[in-house]
Amino acid sequence: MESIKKEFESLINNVEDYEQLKQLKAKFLGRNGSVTNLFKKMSALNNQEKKEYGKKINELKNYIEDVIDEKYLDIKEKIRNKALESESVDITLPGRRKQFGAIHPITKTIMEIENIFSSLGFDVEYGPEIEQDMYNFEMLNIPKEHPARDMQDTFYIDDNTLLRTHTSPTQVRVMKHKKPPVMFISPGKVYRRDSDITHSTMFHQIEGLLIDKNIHFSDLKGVLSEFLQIFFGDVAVRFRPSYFPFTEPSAEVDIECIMCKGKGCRVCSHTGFLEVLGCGMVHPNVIKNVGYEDKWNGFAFGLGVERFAMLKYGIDNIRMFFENDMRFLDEFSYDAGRVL
Ligand code: FA5
Repeated sequence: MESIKKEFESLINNVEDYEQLKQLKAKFLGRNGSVTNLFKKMSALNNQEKKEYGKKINELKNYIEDVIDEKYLDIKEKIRNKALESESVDITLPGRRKQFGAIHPITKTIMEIENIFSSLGFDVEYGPEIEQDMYNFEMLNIPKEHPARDMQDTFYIDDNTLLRTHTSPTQVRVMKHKKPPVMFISPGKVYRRDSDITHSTMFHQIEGLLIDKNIHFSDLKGVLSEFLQIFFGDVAVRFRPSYFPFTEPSAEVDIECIMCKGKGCRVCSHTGFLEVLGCGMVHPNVIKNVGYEDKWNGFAFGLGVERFAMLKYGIDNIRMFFENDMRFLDEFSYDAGRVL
């Protein structure tokens, strides 16, 4: 019995899993196990011997059973700890953010500009993208064969129908249907035969028109300077004489270069200024064409939304807006809701 006990104790120390434990149990307590075989030898003993011998074998059997039970619990605990270790959650890892859709930077820029002009009292009007030659050119003082048409070549559906080249026809459409005074902006898509890193065949403009009595160039300067300061922050604004057939006098507006703060760099061709929009006092011919009396006058302006967005967000290629590269669009997702 002593040697069986010693053998058991040395073997149990090496047991590591349920299968080995099962085999060990069979070896000692199974039908042919060494302890079971001891019981079989008892038939050769007398009653007194049976009693003493039987007691000792039972003690050995109980001892082996207890140790096996302990070992069983020990293995169970080890398996559980291992699982906890491998399935544990690292609470120091950053959480997984939900993917939210983002407002497209062009839409966002339009919304921002609309907000500024709404706060100044302007309405928002819309015009069609498929436009008649009459509204896109004729009534804006750009007759057939006028050289200004060269700069605005576009897609023609027929001789009199085209994809509008600017949002200015909305000026005519609104004035033809509304009595003065009028005061609105009009965002939308426009089309030109034009393509390089700052020009696209489809782009967005925002038109602005204010018609009332006794409007001066200083009103135009005041409104546009205020708007540019709100949109771009505290920047210097410069008005430069220019030409548009539908305004007189006309001007182009520059802002201090956002990239170099006016010092001169590659972006502003070392001038320190960047052109951002066209504007002027509405030409008397346009006032006459829409049927307004000549006591009414006012100013108009037109800006390229892509240009505003490129300057505001530091984007140097206009195509980025239309390629729908998720890595680019995701840049705008963080504060997407803020504009709303
Ligand atoms: C006009 O389109 C005039 N209708 C603006 C205007 C309105 C003047 C009312 C006076 C009174 P212009 O062709 O310069 O003007 O275009 C205005 C702006 O549109 C430009 O400053 C530029 O930012 C943008 N733009 C012009 N062509 C493209 C193009 N192909 N791709 C992207 N933006 C363009």
